[in-house]
Amino acid sequence: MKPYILRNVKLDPRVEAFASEYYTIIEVSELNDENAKDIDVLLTNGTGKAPKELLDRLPSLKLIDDFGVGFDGVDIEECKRRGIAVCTTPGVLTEDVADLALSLLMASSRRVCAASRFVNAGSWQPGKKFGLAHQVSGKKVGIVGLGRIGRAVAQRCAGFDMQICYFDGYVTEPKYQKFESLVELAREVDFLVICAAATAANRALISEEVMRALGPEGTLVNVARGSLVDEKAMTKLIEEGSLGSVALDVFEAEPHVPESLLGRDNVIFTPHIASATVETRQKMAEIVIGNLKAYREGTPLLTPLFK
Ligand code: 8YV
Repeated sequence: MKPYILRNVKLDPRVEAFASEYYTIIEVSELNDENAKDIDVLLTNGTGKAPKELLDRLPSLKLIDDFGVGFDGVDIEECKRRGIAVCTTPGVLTEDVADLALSLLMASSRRVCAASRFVNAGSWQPGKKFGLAHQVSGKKVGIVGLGRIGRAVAQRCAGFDMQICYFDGYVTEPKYQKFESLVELAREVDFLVICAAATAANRALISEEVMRALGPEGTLVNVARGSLVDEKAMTKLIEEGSLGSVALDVFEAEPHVPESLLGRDNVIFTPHIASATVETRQKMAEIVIGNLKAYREGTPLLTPLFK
């Protein structure tokens, strides 16, 4: 009988195939007093939840192996306290996430989705024109969070001759214009792109005040986490016309999206797909499998978050 390994999300098929060679994979709903006490590995992803209540049920837990870079669902302080290693997949998804941020920014400004709907609906008829969009080149972008992904977004925006501004509590990059106030940054830019990691401290960082400052001509792009935005306020401002447009890959309570935003030409949704390319998912799977392998063999973990 193989030992149990726990998953709290649907697994990538490669990870599942590797893990099931050595373990019987069970999900959280199948945990009981008997199997829980022996479980030493939890397989999760960037949106998987591992709060203290779950960790408390797993006294032998040694490794959380995360198929993603986000770990906002994991109680990291408790992991540190208990010496539970947490491994993520850094580096390999940076370019894809930045690519999607630019796709959303461009699609929003050039009204690509609305234009496609216009043609698909048969509305492109003699004498019937699709309205004008807005230029991207030369505009101002504000990047919230200048980590790996934020920098990759900045690099791409530079390629479009955009002026690059940013807000980051930790990083200073002389190449770009730093703002100490998010509201002032939002007031200054045409596009606000959220690239920051989610924490308890930055919940609803993009507040009503920030979005009002971005204003009726501004665009909000989010490829980070829904929790960073006050979604209720965002919905209200779009309904009122006080915020120009939003292009979102992430939401507060996925897969729920605010209903009143559906079907609007100034709203673009994607279903949390920023890292979802064949190439990147392969690399992410290799890292997750590599960490599980290293743990089993007692060799150093590939990508521990902390030592
Ligand atoms: C994944 C993510 O979509 O890396 C993250 O934190 O949110 C995404 O790359 C997620 O891990 C689901 O597999």
